[in-house]
Amino acid sequence: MSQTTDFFAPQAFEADVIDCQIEGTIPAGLNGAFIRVGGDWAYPPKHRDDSLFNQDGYVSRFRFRNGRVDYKGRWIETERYRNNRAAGRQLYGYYRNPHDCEPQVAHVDEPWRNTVANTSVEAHAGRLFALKEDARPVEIDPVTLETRGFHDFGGGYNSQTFTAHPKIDPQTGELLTFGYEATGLATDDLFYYVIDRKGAVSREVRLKVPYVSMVHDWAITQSHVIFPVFGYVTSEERLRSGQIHWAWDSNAPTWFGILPRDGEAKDLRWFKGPNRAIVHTFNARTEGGKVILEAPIFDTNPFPFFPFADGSKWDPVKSQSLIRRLTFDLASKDDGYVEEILFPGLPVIDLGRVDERFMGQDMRYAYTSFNDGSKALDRDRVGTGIRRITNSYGVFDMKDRTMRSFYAGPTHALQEVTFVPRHADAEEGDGWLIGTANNYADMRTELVVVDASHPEDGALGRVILPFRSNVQVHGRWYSDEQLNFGREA
Ligand code: V55
Ligand code: FE
Repeated sequence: MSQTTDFFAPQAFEADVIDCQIEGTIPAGLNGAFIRVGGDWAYPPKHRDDSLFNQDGYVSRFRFRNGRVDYKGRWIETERYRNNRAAGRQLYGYYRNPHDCEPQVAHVDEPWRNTVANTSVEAHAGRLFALKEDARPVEIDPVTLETRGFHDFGGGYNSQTFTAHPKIDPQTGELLTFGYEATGLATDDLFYYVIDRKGAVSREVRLKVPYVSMVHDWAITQSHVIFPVFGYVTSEERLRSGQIHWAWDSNAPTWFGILPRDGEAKDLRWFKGPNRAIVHTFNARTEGGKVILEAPIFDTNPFPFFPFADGSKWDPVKSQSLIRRLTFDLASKDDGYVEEILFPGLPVIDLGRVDERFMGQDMRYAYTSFNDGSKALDRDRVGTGIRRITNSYGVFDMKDRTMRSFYAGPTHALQEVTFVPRHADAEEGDGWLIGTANNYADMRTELVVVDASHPEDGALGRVILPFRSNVQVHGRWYSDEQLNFGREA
């Protein structure tokens, strides 16, 4: 993908669309909001080979009411966004490297000030946040999408950083979270937190990682939390020399730190395995004396814009992810674990989701996008610039190891999928799959709604935007009650 052409080209406008065009039918029971966060370049990056993860944050919302849908998109007005706007140009350099920024905005000792807040969204205790792993949450007004600024949970949250993938325990309503590089650039501190239902910090555990790495996502069970440490490396020296934050070390082992949820730092146990990338997880559970983690996992560097430390060339085939199950035996004396590929020969996009009412628990279905090569691709209308299109959602039955799919059509690529339960007590998997799609024939964005139990029937309805909106990283669904939309005019 290029940063200047196709669906990733800067869009750089804010938008309000009232009563979007709809094809088919949006189910009347689908009431709430799909909120997505991603990036766009307000000003072009300083370096052509910079990471897309360095784009300015952008938040958008599809608001569903009785079969009708409104869209709103806004920049996330971080300190960095405002500084660039005031200057009228890009002041900031390579991804997560303040040393490469213009001196007036370098902030080497306060690196969180340079966040773009462009990765994901979470709501807790009545507040909505845009998240990026290099800073604390940036609060967003759920109605107007205006940026309110950093949130610190009333004090007691001491990490400088906060993951883009906090987990809400569906049984306790607590928000479990962590920050890595918690005390500054390239520091090996990882702080784990529990934030109670009211939004106050109830627990902090200060941990050390085996080496400083991208701890992007993690997993929780009803009794443990699991931190993956893998492949990406950095150092103060690397950053001082002005390079992009991460390099991939093909010799670095993968480590999984497993901590009992009520444990202290001394109770953290590390398991070690071969070089892999675990960027996102599906889910995990504790079963007897074992912790079981399910995730799409790569055998090597997933991202072309983070260079190999040894100068190797990035390989799109080797950098595909496969759905795997890892089993950690807490009774074992050694530090190994068992790795199993659940769907061999079926590479998937690693932006996967589950029915989040089952977070931390045993569950059957995982959802993610993939390219079904047996389905039609209309090259004439898509154009030749795109190598491969992600044309399907997979409904992966993790028990039977079977898969059913939704095909978006010959000119469409799917972004991340999100599962929405039909109602609060529906059975696992009873609900809808929703997500945005790139329509490459018309170069505009659509949102598809699919019955999760009948994916092969095609979309029940599509919301058609009259333009190409920026590409999301992560999105979430919120019911009206969760975001207190009742107060809205
Ligand atoms: C990821 C995304 C990021 C980031 C670090 O998908 C990791 C993984 C959009 O930003 O900063
Ligand atoms: Fe992520």
